[in-house]
Amino acid sequence: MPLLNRNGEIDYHEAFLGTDEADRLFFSLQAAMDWHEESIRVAGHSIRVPRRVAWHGDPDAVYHYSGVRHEPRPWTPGLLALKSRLEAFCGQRFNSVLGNRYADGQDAMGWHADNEPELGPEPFIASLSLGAERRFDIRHNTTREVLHLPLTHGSLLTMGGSFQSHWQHRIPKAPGLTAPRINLTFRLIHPKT
Ligand SMILES: O=C(O)CCC(=O)C(=O)O
Ligand SMILES: [Mn+2]
Repeated sequence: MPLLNRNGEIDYHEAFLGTDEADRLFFSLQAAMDWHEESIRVAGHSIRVPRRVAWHGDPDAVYHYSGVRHEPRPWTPGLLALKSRLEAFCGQRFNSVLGNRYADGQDAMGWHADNEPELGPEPFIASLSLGAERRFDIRHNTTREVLHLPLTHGSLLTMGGSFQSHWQHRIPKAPGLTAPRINLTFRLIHPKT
């Protein structure tokens, strides 16, 4: 049973990874992924996003968002193993993963939908959370209804169907939180021809 099945689907698996495995993955991915700062252009100004990002995937999985072209770094063995496991679990194919590293509760991600043209009309996205628990908010585009979901260490959230057309999501700031979190969203990019 999906957690939400209204104008798109989301599903949540709280203990997708056990604590020990999630701990190990957090530290290995923190070391192995290409974490870097990123700036986006908003109204002609360059603004640094409040988190670090890393983009890994197949060589042709080039991704544009917020006016920035993202060339993927190669898969690491750990990411490739996770990708295969998620593909088998979800019955979906992925060719890339976007990592976000939130150093503490001051790092965040604003309201958005994962609706870039490269993702196609009904993208299926598998989102794995490691480290500090953070709140995930979703907001319906027309009713403005807002729902909250805690994303725990080792949990898997999936978003599919028309979810990205009807809902936005965000990770709000978490005042007082000092621990870091890593989120991985596995995606299938349809390269521009
Ligand atoms: O950190 C999260 O859980 C959300 C990440 C996200 O929405 C994204 O990468 O597009
Ligand atoms: Mn997103």
